[in-house]
Amino acid sequence: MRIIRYIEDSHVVLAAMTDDRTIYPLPFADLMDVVREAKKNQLSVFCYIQTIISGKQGVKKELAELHLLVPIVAPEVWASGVTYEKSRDARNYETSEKIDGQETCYDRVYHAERPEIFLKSTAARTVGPNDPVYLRSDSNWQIPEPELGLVITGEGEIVGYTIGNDMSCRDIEGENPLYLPQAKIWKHSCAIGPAIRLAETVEDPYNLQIICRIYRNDQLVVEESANTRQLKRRYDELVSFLLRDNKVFDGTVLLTGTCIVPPNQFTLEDGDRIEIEVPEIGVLSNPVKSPVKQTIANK
Ligand code: DO4
Ligand code: MG
Repeated sequence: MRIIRYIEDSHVVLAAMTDDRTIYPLPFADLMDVVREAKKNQLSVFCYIQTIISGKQGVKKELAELHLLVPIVAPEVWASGVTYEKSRDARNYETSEKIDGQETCYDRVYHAERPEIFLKSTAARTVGPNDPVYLRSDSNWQIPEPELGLVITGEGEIVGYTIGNDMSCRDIEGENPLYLPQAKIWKHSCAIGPAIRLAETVEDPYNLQIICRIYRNDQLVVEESANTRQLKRRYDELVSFLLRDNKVFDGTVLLTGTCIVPPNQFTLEDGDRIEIEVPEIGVLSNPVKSPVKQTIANK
């Protein structure tokens, strides 16, 4: 079962989509309200939603016809880094910090007990399906990072999985790892969606395929895939480090690191379209746009 949000007649609708793709509007504004209500009723989220939708008629629309929004307004999106060999190797390729024969900070963090976790985005910077992700104007080497996202409660319970795009500037981070926040955070630098797959309905979250496709002038220019079985960490381990002495809000999304890196010579351009697919969740599709020139009037 998946959870989506969409706009209909200027109203935001929260809905459940069953495996046969029938869509049932739910009488709640947010998935976290459903989670709290399910707990009060001592039911799992899936069972609680079943009690709400049983005997109801679904919406007579296909997913593609809906104006989808972020599936959750995550107050914060956090991200894990260098959790896959692929990411470690890409960071080592781009960094100016390498000294022959010595481990880089990326080699060390890949093996360290403490994972790399950083604040990636806030609700106002995060976009949903089909919204544009923006490029930075001061970078010449930009890529999407397709990642599995954990949707968690303030207590760290993983209630669902979504798809995230951790847009990244390889040249800025490569110049100096202390530039990480600038390589990772700017307006529209994070996308999540198109749905949240309830955790209890995922058979094995360590066996999810992630596929990334990038189109330029409608031509496929990048297609890569990987599997979450290549992850070096456990999801609970990442969540427990995020929670340490921290205030975590209900509905936070924790991205679990990228397992896909486009070829080293590739950089995103204005007009590209990024598709990230996890078959159990859906396809997160976003056009890429150059930064909108801010004028005094629209600041
Ligand atoms: O060390 C930089 C961040 C790496 C990252 O975002 C990832 O591995 O996904
Ligand atoms: Mg990343």
